[in-house]
Amino acid sequence: MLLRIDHVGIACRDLEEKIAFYQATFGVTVVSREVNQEQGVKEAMLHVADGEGGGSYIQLLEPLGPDTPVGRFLARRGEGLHHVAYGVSDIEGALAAIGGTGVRLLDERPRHGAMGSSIAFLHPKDVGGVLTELVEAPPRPL
Ligand code: V0V
Ligand code: CO
Repeated sequence: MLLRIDHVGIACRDLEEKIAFYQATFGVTVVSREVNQEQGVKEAMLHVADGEGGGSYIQLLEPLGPDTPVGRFLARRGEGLHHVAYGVSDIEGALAAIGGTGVRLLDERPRHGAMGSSIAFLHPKDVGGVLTELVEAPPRPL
């Protein structure tokens, strides 16, 4: 069901500062920057590698305000790893299959994600403390 690790999401307070750090330290390049109002984030995707199912990325996340998922995470836990996102080829089928195992779906239906993707989250309490995202890439690169 899982094709690859699509991205790791990292919560930060200052997106530009963290982008500069990742570029200087790991030589990675920003391939996309977006504001996602629905998710309450300003985010950047930094390219790591290409695979058969699509690329893999580091997603840096700055909250749009304190009353957002990443804003609450920063207040409780500080900066650090926020979620792991797995690539899937059929997100609706994956949600139906995973929901059938009893894992709570935070999104019953896919939402808009970075770079034209469809995304959905699984409850961290049902995945061993890991906020888990499913990502279906767009049919062809935008
Ligand atoms: C909260 N908890 C986490 C967590 N965030 N555990 C692991 N990883 C995280 N990131 C724990 C928290 O410690 C609590 O545990 C419990 O879950 C409830 O937390 P809460 O304080 O009530 O926090 P809320 O109200 O923010 O709810 C948490 C959830 C929420 C996960 C339900 O953040 C959510 O719906 N997230 C999905 C959307 C999202 O994260 N969007 C931003 C990324 P205790 O203390 O009770 O044990 S957007 C993105 O990735 C995009 C656009 C993309 O990839 O394209
Ligand atoms: Co993400």
